[in-house]
Amino acid sequence: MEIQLWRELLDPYEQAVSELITKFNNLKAEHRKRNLYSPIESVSGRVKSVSSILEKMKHKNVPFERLEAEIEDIAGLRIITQFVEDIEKVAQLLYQRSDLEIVEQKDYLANQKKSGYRSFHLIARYTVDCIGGPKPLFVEIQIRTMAMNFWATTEHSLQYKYRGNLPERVAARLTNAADAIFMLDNEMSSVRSEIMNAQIDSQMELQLVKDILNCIENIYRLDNKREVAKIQNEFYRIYAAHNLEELERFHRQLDIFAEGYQAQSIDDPLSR
Ligand code: 0O2
Repeated sequence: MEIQLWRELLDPYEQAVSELITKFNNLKAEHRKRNLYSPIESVSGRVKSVSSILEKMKHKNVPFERLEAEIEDIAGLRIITQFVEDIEKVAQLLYQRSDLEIVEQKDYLANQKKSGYRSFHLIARYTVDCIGGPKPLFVEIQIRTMAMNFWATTEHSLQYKYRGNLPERVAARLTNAADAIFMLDNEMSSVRSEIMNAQIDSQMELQLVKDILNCIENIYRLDNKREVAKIQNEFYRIYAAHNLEELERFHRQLDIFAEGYQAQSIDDPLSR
């Protein structure tokens, strides 16, 4: 096939990957904005290279006419989670979406591959709007933990280096590493709720500090510099104690104070 035709064929897949990366990152951001724990840690994606597509077509005996129907991972998304438990949560979020029609799932967690590979795959139909109109296409979404991803990326590089014929000693090392990754994920799961709470607290603290500083800035604009210096010192004192409840209480009081102060300055324009 000519280069130009490959470009035309792959462009909608590029678009799908770029749109879905944005959408999945928005899902993560939405959790954060609502002070909720996000099961999504990071998102990435790629369109399969032409050489890799050709290799797969040859390996699976797929003719050009059947390429888009039978090679389902031309567009690939990867969602990384912190914990094994988050994988199912992410899958649920994806099953609920109206822009994805999940047509297949491959559970390499319950059915670990012989290589040691663990991951959860969803094959979905996704429609991109192109100049010629809507174009439905397949995307493969791989969901796995950071630890699983570390293993898979390393193994993939080694497979590439040895062209699929891993020396026995390397294969044995990888099997040991896969076992270690399994144990690491289990260990991390046992402290999951503590880590989740710590992360939510730290997000809340960040948001509170941002709101408090905005509030102080607003009061400063209304020109009561002495009052602001006092408020700021009080804020530093409370912040240094790292007590979230105290910080919340301070924020509530400051909010009431700022509202009162603003009302006063609107009533009395000379005070500005
Ligand atoms: P690349 O370079 O990542 O694109 P199937 O018809 O379902 O049996 P298929 O389509 O190969 O065959 O599906 P499968 O086995 O679910 O693999 C899809 C993708 O999962 C692979 O794409 C890899 O990205 C990843 N994967 C599957 N098995 C392994 C493994 O043992 N090690 C690693 N590191 N990744 C794996 P590609 O096209 O093989 O590669």
